Amino acid sequence: MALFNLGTLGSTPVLQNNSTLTTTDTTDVFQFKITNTSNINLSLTDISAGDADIQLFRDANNNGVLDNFDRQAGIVSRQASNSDEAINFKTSSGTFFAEVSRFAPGSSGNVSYDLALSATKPSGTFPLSASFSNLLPKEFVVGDLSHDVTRTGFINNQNTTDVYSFSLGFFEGVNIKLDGLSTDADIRLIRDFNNNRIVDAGEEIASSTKGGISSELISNINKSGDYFLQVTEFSGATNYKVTFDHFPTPDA
Ligand SMILES: [Ca+2]
Ligand SMILES: [Ca+2]
Ligand SMILES: [Ca+2]
Ligand SMILES: [Ca+2]
Repeated sequence: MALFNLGTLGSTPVLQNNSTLTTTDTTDVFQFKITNTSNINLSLTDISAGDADIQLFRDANNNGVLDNFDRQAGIVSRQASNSDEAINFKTSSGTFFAEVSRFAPGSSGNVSYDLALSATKPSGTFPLSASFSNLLPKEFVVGDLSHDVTRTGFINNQNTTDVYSFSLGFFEGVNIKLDGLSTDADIRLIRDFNNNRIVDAGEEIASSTKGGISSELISNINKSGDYFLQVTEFSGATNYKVTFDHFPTPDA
């Protein structure tokens, strides 16, 4: 195991790109602190052939070491093969360990990956609400839209954000609707122009952030290219339904 201490994590993403796990060093642990209630965001991307997974643990016994006591409670992202991994956890201040591990049955030889970590500030005042993540793992791959697509999901304090990736071709457009809510949730649409899997200034194309359980709508998106849609809880756990309403543009 290799251990890296990242110090205090803030909203600016910390990047650990081109990290490598080997057959003899199968685990990397990244230790960090957050000083206020925050959303901890972890994004594991560009995983090479093979399979890597990520887990997040709090230093529950405050001894500065990731031990079996801490491992009794954790948050896991364990997608198959080299799919991206994502964790978004709203939590109080403390010391945490993000553990990236090589999944041996799905891997042979080295497995490299890019890891981004951030701790975004909650929006609003008391009660503190979740905030959009500034990281862009391809958590749910919708792909090239060619017809309407509906997906359902669930967000809560252990999973504050779901990220969908999709693309539009020429002469295609989409309206995106979020409904089926039992508490407040919001959406925003992003184009990662510099392809760094981080939401930089100017990359948020549109958002819909109504209060209460009102449905959200982003309409008439009609430029070809790759997009990310984030669905984020605002005030608690809720199921949701997101609809990508695909249409041909008048030019077609
Ligand atoms: Ca500990
Ligand atoms: Ca995996
Ligand atoms: Ca970017
Ligand atoms: Ca809302």
